[in-house]
Amino acid sequence: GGVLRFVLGDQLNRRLASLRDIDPEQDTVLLVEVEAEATYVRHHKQKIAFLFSAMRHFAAELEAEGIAVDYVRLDAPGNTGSFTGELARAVARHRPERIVTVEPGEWRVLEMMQAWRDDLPVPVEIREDDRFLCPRRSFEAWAEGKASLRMETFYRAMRRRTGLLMEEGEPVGGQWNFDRDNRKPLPRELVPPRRAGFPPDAITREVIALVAERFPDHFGNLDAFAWPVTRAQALEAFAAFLEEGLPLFGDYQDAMRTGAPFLYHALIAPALNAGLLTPGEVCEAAERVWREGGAPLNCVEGFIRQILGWREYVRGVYWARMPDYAGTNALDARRDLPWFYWSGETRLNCIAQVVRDTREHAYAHHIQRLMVTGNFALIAGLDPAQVEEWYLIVFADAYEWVELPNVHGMVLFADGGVLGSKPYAASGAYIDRMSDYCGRCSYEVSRKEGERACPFNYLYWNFLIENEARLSGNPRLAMPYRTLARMSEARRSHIAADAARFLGSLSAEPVPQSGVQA
Ligand code: FAD
Ligand code: DLZ
Ligand code: SF4
Repeated sequence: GGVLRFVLGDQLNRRLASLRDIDPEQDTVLLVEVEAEATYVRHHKQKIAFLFSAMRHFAAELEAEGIAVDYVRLDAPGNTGSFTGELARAVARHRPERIVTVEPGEWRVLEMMQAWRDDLPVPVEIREDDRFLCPRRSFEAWAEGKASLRMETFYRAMRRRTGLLMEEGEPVGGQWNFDRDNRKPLPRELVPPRRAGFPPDAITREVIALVAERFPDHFGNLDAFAWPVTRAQALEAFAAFLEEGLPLFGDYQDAMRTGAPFLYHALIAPALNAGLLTPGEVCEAAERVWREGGAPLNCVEGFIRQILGWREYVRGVYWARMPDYAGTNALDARRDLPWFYWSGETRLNCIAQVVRDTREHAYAHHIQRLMVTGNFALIAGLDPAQVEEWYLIVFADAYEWVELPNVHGMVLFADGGVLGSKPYAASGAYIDRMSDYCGRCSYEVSRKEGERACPFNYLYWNFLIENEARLSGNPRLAMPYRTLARMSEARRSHIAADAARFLGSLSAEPVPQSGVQA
């Protein structure tokens, strides 16, 4: 009897649509740790540990409330290793009158859910995930008939719809967007706040040991684990951000510093994506801080735009365009992912630093993802599927609904311009301006040609040359293409030769003498 309420690992919220009407007398909540979810890509060890720990803590909270929870641990006897297998076993155990669940964050899992409706002996109700601020249906109505979509238009509509940072129908401060005041390099003497970290408790330590034992070959370290694993911790970390990070969030949003990936960022994406926080509450809290004078508008608007704008937008694009979205390769990029994305062993110091941060923390901030590992993948012509898999593996906040549009669309332009209007290609000068990486690099960022030149410099032009037929008509690339048109044949052939030499030296396999484990 009763209803079996199946909650996925990234749905850990008491107000989830499938838990709201729970009858504690009759119903059971099912949570399962399964091998297939931990290995459909070989996630970073911290990502698995974070999620298992958050799941176990969430289960304990429900039980403390008097709700019956059936929690299947990874090492439970008879664990079949998959959602479908565990759901079938749970149906046999509980003989529920029906199953209630919430739509998942990945197409792959939605297909499984649809099969459950046909294959299980009880009715399966799949509810809408109303944690998001823009329902899928509204996004689809907005996107209908548009060949290309623009975040900025969507964002303004969302500001109007939610009333966030609005006064009498107008954006507060008289502008929608204050990015002109943002994106400064970080002054050398500025000391960013310390991360609000949480040392592992007994539950997390147990999970860490399990992950170390079961997934030893997965990328990443567990030593620096400090993620919030409960809603209370996530709220505490977010409160610290509102006080210490938000007042300078916009200013230094794009800055990068060696050994300091956190800077003025919120570090809330793992908690948000897993359900410990909701996008609505974090946007409202940030607005409140501005209204109370705790942070300037350029920072608060910039922060809210990332969540109300970008986060909702990429999710909308994902569901409106899948499954075809993942299969396109508009720039025909085919090169294998170099091994140094795993090992960090490369003379490209910027890449080495971002891979190191990522290995230690399952985190790199937005500009590291976009302008270092992303930009390189774009201008080196790396195969979108391999790059996407890397991004889905290495970050604690990665789920396909958010990773894929960011990588396939924003970074690689593999969608041909559905998500964004131009590829974010850049040369070494951008990385030099926004970071301290170049000063410690064995390449010279000011050099354009030859063995000692920063590879980003010639790869940037090589990318524009190789994609001339596809991209030169793009109005947003008119300026670089005008510069290219004025280039001498000699210069063009140097670029091609430098690029061919460098790209020819990349290896998709571990370098034999390195001995470094991914
Ligand atoms: P902050 O910099 O403090 O920003 C606050 C919040 O804004 C984030 O927590 C996030 O929820 C939201 N946000 C900001 N930018 C984006 C964006 N472009 N798309 C969606 N949400 C955004 N974010 C993920 O959550 N999962 C991913 O798998 C992911 N993959 C990315 C891949 C690439 C190539 C790029 C360029 C970006 C990706 N992002 C992803 C977006 C963004 O980089 C991360 O959300 C952010 O770095 C998380 O750290 P934070 O919480 O400290 O964010
Ligand atoms: C990412 C992940 C991992 C590593 N493990 C589990 C798990 O054991 N059980 C679970 O319910 N969810 C897990 N997840 C999250 C799912 O992969 C996620 O719910 C789907 O990708 C849909 O968003
Ligand atoms: Fe990266 Fe080039 Fe700077 Fe080296 S010089 S850190 S390769 S941008």
